[in-house]
Amino acid sequence: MADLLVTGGAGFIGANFVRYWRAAHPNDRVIVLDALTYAGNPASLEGDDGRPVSTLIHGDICTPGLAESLLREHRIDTVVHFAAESHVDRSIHGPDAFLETNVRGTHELLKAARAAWLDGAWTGGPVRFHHVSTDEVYGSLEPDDRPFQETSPYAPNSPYAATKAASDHLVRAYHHTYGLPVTTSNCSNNYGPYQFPEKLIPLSLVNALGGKPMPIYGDGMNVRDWLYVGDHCRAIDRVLSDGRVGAVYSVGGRNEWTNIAVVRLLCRLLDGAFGADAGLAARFPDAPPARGRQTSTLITFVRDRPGHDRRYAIDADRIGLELGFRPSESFETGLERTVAWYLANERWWRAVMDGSYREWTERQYGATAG
Ligand code: NAD
Ligand code: TDX
Repeated sequence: MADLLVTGGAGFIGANFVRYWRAAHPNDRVIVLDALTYAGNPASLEGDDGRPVSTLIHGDICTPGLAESLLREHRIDTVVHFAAESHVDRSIHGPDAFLETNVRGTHELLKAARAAWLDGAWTGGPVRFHHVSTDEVYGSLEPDDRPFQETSPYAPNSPYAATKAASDHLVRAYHHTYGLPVTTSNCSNNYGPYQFPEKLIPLSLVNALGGKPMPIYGDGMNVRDWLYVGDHCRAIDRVLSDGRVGAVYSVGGRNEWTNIAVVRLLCRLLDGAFGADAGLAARFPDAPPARGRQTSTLITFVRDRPGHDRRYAIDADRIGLELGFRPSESFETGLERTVAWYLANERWWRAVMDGSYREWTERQYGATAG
């Protein structure tokens, strides 16, 4: 039995991870620490009965002493660190919050883990600090380059990627210098339920349902390696169970797609969903298929993202060979599930889009950041 502290557990991947963990390891205790920024949503942690699937502590990882007191009070033996500012476009417009949470916040957590676990007073079993990172720390690939591996040189290009790179280095240093038992996973682009509609796939989906443009940056030929979020959660579980302490694992889907191809596939899935369910036209009257048109008519090429990385791809051999991890969803099945989830959970994304979840969060949890 483990006692987990999941930072950023009210965000996209964190909430999926908490839901996954509760189902896979029902006897473990899970506590979420989340600052409830614009990207954190307690509704993502609601079970089918409307009750929270885990304890949620509203707090900032940057607050000195907070994480240490939680680790001690709840006898936490496993930290799974998701909390971050995660959107590349936001990092271009306002990098400061990224420095604060991704670098200083990660360092506060590392100090907390070191103090709680390594000062001689810890009487529990084995401990682990797992750091959730990204393939973006390795920069951008040319079309014929080999995919990124754990040994690829760091070359972050956006302020977001630079702060994640810094956090990776701090995690490594705390292992090397103080012997903190850490693992790190660097994962490719995730998609699935509960993703904030500022990222490519959910933004395209909710815009299409509202009959709004689906913006494609530049020529649409940038390539990402997409992984269903549930598969990422299983990969982290494998690393926590059997990963080598101090090791880094690359996680990806061996699933490279250009952005324009992703959005065209989404359009076809939406057209198909409207064809199969006549009720959707009444619920989403502004969506093109409700008006006898194809969703792809909404695709709109817009100005490119500054410094836009051309291609990411991950060589996931290490986690496959050492830990037996393989993605279970293909892109087609994962995207179908994702489209079905957004169609079935309109209340969740409408509240995110119109900001009403913020008012509710503030009533429940007090003033929030971000
Ligand atoms: P997200 O933006 O959806 O969620 C981030 C969560 O962290 C939110 O709940 C937010 O409230 C919380 N948070 C932010 N600042 C905080 C602070 N100072 N203290 C406490 N909580 C804070 O992000 P995501 O997409 O779920 O990503 C989670 C992690 O996975 C990040 O570390 C990200 O770098 C990494 N990652 C994401 C992807 C992806 O495709 N989304 C891919 C690889 C790695
Ligand atoms: O409207 C859009 N149009 C568009 O063409 C948006 C939002 C994005 N894009 C492009 C930019 C990227 O090439 O689509 C691609 C995916 O963009 P995002 O969803 O913003 O993801 P990305 O920038 O690739 O970063 C994501 O994957 C790695 C996550 O946001 C990071 O947190 C993660 O580390």
